[in-house]
Amino acid sequence: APIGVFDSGVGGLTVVRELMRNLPQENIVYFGDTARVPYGNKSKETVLRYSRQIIRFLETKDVKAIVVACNTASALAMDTIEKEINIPIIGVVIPGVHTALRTTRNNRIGVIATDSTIKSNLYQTLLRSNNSEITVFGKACPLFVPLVEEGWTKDRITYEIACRYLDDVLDKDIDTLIMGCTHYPLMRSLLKKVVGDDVTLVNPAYETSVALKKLLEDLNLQNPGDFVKEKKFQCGRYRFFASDAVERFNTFADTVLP
Ligand code: DGN
Repeated sequence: APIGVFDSGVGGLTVVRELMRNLPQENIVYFGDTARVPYGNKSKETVLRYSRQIIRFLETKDVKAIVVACNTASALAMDTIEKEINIPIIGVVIPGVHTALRTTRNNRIGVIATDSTIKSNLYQTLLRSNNSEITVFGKACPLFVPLVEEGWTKDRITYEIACRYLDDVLDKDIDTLIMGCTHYPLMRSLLKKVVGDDVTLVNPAYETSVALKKLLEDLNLQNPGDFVKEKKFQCGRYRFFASDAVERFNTFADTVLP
């Protein structure tokens, strides 16, 4: 059975990329809600309704587990959804939180994400509930998503926007920064230039693939497959669905997936 992965659009492909790398024998069914993107400025009720609809769709594909690749959906809808379904479900927020907690030395952590994710306070709350010594600085960076979709991940203008967004977060002497939105790992090298060598960037997409691997092992749900090492990206079978603008989706997928 495949793993179901969903996102508000194309951004969740950064999670698929990590799943392909780290769980190459697994099959994936991906749903990108390109008709209704962005989720990043929508209410909890709306994101919850959309997420429920997508999960119903993924269930028709007989998925054995679901990955909520979208940070906004993970932050706004996961707590409700996980009580409603019988298959294992994992979001991107908790794996990112655990890694940030392991990474920080000075207990000062920054989180960048969509407006709705920052306003949900979930990253901030989870980080602090694990360790009350932690101080968290959240910053919504809504312009990053369209810049990444435009392909401007290395441009001067993106660098300047990033400096402007991150200025006050960096002033707080953080040593760890969570890239709390699906698109941000695609501008990692630019972000690294802005934050400098003293700040570690945490990629929840990668951490989610590690957490999913462990979850599947614990539940004995891994696909043994016929995993051939030298063909590692060709073993799993991948199916992609988008609710609109499939060509645009495919073009973006070509730039993200191996
Ligand atoms: N996928 C969304 C997220 O990770 O929060 C970003 C895109 C969006 O819906 N704004």
